[in-house]
Amino acid sequence: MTTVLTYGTFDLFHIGHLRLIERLAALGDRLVVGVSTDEFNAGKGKKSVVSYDDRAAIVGAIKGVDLVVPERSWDQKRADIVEHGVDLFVMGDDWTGKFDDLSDVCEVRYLPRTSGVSSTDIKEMLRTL
Ligand code: C2G
Repeated sequence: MTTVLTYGTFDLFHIGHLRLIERLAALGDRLVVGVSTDEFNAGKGKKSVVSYDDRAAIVGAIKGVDLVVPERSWDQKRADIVEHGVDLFVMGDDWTGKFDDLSDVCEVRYLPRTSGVSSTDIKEMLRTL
């Protein structure tokens, strides 16, 4: 059984998030998604429009997502990989290279982002309405 892991804020859930999750689900038998908590986002200087509870519920409802875990810090990935028996850690390629240090405990891959959409763009568009 292949377990896949990824992390994200998944604010204002959009097609880019969905296309990534669909590809991740196709890479293994079990998909674990870490969703950034509101407190963790505040630490990144990010404020999401949608609360953690709602973002986690949306991600958890997607076909192919087997487990949602809270992402509370940058440093929990290694422990999550061990705890959940992760074989494959995958992020969008805006993160290319950033998590290669985890390649001693699992395979690390970066997939092309879906162009033309981002939570930031959506927020900007909403401001002009
Ligand atoms: N993504 C994508 N295509 C887009 C937008 C996002 O493939 N058009 C991917 C990103 O590359 C990321 C995932 O969707 O892998 C989640 O993106 P965000 O919600 O923006 O999450 P991020 O702020 O990158 O947080 O510890 C890692 C962080 O939690 C990642």
